[in-house]
Amino acid sequence: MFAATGAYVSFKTTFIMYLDQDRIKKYNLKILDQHQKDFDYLSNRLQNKGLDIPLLLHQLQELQIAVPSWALGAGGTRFGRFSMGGEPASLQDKINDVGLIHSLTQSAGAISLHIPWDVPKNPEEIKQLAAKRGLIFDAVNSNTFQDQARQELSYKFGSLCHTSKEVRDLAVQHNKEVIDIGEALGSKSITVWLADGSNFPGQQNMRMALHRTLESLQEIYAHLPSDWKMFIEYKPYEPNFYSTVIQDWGTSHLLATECGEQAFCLVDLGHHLPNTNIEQIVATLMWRGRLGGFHFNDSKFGDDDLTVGAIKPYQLFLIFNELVYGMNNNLSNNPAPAWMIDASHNVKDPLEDLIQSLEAIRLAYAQALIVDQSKLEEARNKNDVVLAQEILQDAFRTDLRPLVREARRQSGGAIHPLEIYRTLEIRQALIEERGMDVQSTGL
Ligand SMILES: [Mn+2]
Repeated sequence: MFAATGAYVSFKTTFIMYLDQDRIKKYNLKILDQHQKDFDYLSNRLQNKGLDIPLLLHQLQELQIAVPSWALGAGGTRFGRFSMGGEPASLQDKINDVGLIHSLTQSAGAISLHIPWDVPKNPEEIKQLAAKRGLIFDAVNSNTFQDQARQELSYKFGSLCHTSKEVRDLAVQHNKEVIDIGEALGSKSITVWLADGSNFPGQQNMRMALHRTLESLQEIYAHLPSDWKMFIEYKPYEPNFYSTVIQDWGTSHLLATECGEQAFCLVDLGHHLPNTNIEQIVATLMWRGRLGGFHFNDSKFGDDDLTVGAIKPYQLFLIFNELVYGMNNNLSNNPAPAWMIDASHNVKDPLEDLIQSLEAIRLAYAQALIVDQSKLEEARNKNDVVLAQEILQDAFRTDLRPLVREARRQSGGAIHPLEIYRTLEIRQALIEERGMDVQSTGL
């Protein structure tokens, strides 16, 4: 449609037009009637249950999810990677892509950088561009799971846990540099995920590996500015297949507690063994005030990195139910968690995938917000198992999409972001601007 009008010379000069709120508004107008009917019907139902609609809309608008800088290129696996063209070649391009998603969804107001894949050459310039797109810098991520070009010492047998002090020092130094880069951009936290572990029984002294990891983390922690947080991510297996040094939430909690008050656990939905009760982990960590961050994705078998809500939307809702309960009953001063999408769309256009994930997250949050918490507590106290289940499923089965759309519309976003994205043929425009062959940095 855009190309047919001949309205653009190059995508660069018209880029802002895509982001222009008037353009989104104009598109919204075409479908406003139907949306209004859907929203009115839902509002009535929710009001009859005693829910405060303006408050719900406000709470939804407040939920902003960071997009990681590695999520904007073509996804794939170690077996292959299939590009769709128009990938961002630079950090500037990546910020523009997140800005585009944010303008459509009004829910991706932050970007999370991966160092060294996305080291800003001129932090001030990058900061200004992000501000122009309405974005802040969320947690910065370090990388000691692969060797960098011309790196003399290797992480082949671990980084923060390595038997050699020289290797550990290198990894600690890298994390300190990541903090410094983040500080120049206005980030307030660092996420440490380690691939450290062993592939075969006997390979590693597991007790000493954990001990060395703690010492290394404490050194990194000592470098944190006073208003920063350190998030410690855990994962049970992969890339190591016999043991992972930080294998579960308990180990992460132990390390965070030993480091100090600025250290927290980070829950990545994909980093659990099948059927793990993740909502229970959330409940426990919030009880202790140690839930710092959250990585969203979905999975069928393992760390599949599928689109949020694609496989287990009920689990996502149950997790949000614990998060909402935890935030409403915050006796341990758990900080507001940092939210990030950590998925790899694989065969999808990454921008479309991110739009879907953002929608699934806000929807699960909305469902959790309408749970009648006092009735649920009453049912629990009476051991009315059936009623407790009914209360949860009533919220989960209420179609809250019109509420999520209205929250977005009122913030200046699109009622149907995916539809606009496709109608405006944004991917095609990106291909015309950036070409078919460009490859984004990342794995
Ligand atoms: Mn993660």
